[in-house]
Amino acid sequence: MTDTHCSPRKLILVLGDQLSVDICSLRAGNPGTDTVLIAEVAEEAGYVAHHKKKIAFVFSAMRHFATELVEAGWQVRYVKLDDPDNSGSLSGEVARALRDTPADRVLVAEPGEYRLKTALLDWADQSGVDLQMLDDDRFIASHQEFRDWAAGRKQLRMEYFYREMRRKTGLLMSGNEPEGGQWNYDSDNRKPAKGSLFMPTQRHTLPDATTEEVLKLVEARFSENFGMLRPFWFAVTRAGALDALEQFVDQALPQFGDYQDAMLTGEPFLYHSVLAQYINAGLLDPIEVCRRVERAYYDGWAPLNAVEGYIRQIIGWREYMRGIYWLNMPGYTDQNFFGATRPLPGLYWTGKTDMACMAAAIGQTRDEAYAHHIQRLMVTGNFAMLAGIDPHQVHEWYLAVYADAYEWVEAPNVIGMSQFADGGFLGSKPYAASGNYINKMSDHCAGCRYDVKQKTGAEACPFNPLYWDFLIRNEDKLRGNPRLGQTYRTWDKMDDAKKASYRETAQKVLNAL
Ligand code: FAD
Ligand code: DLZ
Ligand code: SF4
Repeated sequence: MTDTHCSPRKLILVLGDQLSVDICSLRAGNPGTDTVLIAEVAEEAGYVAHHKKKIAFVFSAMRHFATELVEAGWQVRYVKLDDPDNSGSLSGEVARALRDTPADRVLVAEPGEYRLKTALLDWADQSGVDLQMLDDDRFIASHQEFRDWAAGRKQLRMEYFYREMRRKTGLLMSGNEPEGGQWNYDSDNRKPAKGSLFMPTQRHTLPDATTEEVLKLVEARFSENFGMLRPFWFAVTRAGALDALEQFVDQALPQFGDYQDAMLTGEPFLYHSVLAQYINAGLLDPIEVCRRVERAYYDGWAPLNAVEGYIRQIIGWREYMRGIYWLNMPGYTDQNFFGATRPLPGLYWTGKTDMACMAAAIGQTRDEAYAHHIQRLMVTGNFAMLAGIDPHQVHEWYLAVYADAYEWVEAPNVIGMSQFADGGFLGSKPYAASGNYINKMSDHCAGCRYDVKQKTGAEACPFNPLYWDFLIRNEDKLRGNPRLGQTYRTWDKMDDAKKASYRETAQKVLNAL
């Protein structure tokens, strides 16, 4: 974008997910002359009703980051949510700061969400403020690089993009070849977990005085929001996040690949890293995380399937999702390929359901603001798609309930990957599955009131009839999909009574929602 070094006095706006000391906006500033503005505002805390733990994490991390900047010599204007003069919006706080400080221009790294980016640019335009938005280079691929990669391709597929990112970063590369001879070791990564396996313990950070003050604020101001606030154990500083990274490498990484898709009752984290909230807020740099994980492979600590699988999630999926988001905004979050209109059922907020897998995923979401990928995709996401729930409402739920949720990464995962609401722009077929998949990958079915083996009737696992009902309801849109040919042939071979019984049971499940 433009040269940022010529003005003597700048106001540098740092957002709640830009808590990186070397972010481009701070690199372009001067601690001697410029002022950093960090502001807790009602608009950001309320554009969806975020989980209490998410708000507490973001606010506490913002406050700790401000202290670190002051210690590093910056002048910081920190606005708390309960400041009586707080205007409630980021543009309002920039305007107020410009009145109180000698700055004559504003710098900000590009916001991760389209909503905020356009709001700030529109406001600057209307108010005549000199606002410069810098490319956020905490990502591996710039918008332009992704656009160039996507241009002219009939179909976008993560795997090919990922190989480009491997080449660009040199991660797990042996010269021009992928380490071990293969790009992707996913076929080794499909083991269901067993209760007897050793489980790593999640690192818990005790709240300090700053976090305690934030927790009280959240209790007072967001008591009606979804989720348990306490115990609050997220790290809220870069040092704490680095400790969490070390703990992950030490305790979980070697098994990450094997059990990536597993689900186990009472084990919300399994061998996952639980680092996304730190990476997305800026406390950890994605490449530094990947380099640390790569080192574990070369040190002989973790096997290639785990390390490659982990690195792929970050330089592959995470970057790919961001590219898809910016390629398709505005409008992506309103896509609704299947025309689904059912409102999001209340059970997504209460967790009250006899479906043991859903109760587990939603219950831990309420308690921890966390569920791992397969729970998000194959349990809550799968159910929402099969039940024909309005994808925009599904999107708003995911954006609210997870500590790592920002629209640039959440929306492609929800609208594209999990709901297929973009009609296959992101993925080649819907992630629709019957109870059989959940039974294979988890121990939930053993303790469920429903019977996963029953296909129809009152005792049948609801995923079973819903699966077929979804495919038939959307036959005009899906039958032509080559990856679903075999599935439709199975349906065609069923006798009429069985078909009718599937659809009747599905209707009863849907009516009961
Ligand atoms: P791990 O399993 O340990 O994975 C390692 C890291 O890889 C993560 O920390 C994350 O940075 C990255 N990663 C893994 N999968 C993805 C992916 N599909 N897209 C982008 N990054 C990925 N991730 C978010 O960061 N924010 C979201 O709001 C979000 N919403 C999701 C919604 C749905 C419906 C689905 C299916 C996935 C979503 N994901 C989201 C992706 C993924 O589920 C989370 O990144 C992951 O569960 C975070 O937990 P973790 O740190 O333990 O991840
Ligand atoms: C998520 C969040 C919340 C809850 N509150 C704030 C806030 O008060 N001030 C702020 O600067 N950022 C906050 N954030 C993060 C922003 O929502 C995030 O920067 C945008 O969504 C762009 O990704
Ligand atoms: Fe979930 Fe069905 Fe298994 Fe119950 S039987 S846990 S609803 S998959």
